[in-house]
Amino acid sequence: MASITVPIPTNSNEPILDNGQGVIDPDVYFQINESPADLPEFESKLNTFVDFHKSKGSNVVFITSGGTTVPLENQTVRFIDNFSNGTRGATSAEYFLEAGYAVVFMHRQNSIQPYNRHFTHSQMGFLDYLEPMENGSVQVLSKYAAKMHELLTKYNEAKKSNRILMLDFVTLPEYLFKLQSGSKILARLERKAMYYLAAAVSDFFIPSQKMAEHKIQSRDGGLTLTLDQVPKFLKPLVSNWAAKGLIVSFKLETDSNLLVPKARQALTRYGHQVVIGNMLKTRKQTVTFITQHNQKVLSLSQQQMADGIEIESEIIPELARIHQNWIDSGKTE
Ligand code: PAZ
Repeated sequence: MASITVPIPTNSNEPILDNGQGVIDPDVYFQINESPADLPEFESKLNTFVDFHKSKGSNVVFITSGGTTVPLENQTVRFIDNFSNGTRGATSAEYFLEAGYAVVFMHRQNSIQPYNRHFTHSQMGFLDYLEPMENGSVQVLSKYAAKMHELLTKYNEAKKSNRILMLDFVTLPEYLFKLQSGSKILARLERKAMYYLAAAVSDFFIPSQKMAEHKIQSRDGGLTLTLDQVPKFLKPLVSNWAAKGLIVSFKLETDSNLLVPKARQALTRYGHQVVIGNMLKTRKQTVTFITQHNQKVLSLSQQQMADGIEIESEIIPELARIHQNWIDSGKTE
């Protein structure tokens, strides 16, 4: 069976600047890719939110959550996705709000969202929580009412006090443009900003100049993909875009031997403050905090898991403590 190779160069004469190892520079990435159409609206909402919280002296966390898609065609029919559904980000947002933070929740569209997560993405559909009344109205089934009341109250309170801003992305380019722009806007808060980078961001992509314009046809048989490496955006984020904030990145692995070395390598390479290491299979139970001078495991017992305790209830107080040190002294410990 014949196989075709994608990307199909559409403007093959255009040079793509790289660092000699086939990885383009982050600045070049932004020059040769088109910014998302809704970037001005994203920036306007975020500027207003940041101005409001700067005047109040709030601590603000910029959470990224969920997975990015990697389009295979410019007029996209197919794309590569990953496993992340945004549980980490959405759960963390609730604990950050509880800890007094204002939250920018930059999430993959239709991924799990704070508070709503308790009633979505499960076996039960929205209508399964409700019952129709004879007078024509609808009410929540009594067994869910107390929990829904409690969460709805917290959710409304966060919205009423303007402490949560929901912003979204779908594709890798959307994510990268919004990460750059968003972190520069939050930089006005200096040390009071925390960047909590929990999104599962693709390491590979097809630059739009190399991408097929139209739907890839199946008539030629199998499909072979060649993907470029995504530039390392943590580097400019740490050294330029968000230089004064507390930056927390996540490292996901499936081979436990790699977790701590790779997390420490990221910390050394980019020079930020915290890497949280987690394994795919145990990410809801155990995480490892790596800072410049320390390493600490946070873990839940089987009993705590059975009782519905969430690991984020331990992660966020630990980060809030580190962040306070950072605000007070410019050091994490
Ligand atoms: O979204 P989720 O709750 O299913 O998963 C969270 C996670 C594993 C994506 C996150 O904790 C994480 O490790 N993010 C960074 C992944 C990485 O690029 O290494």
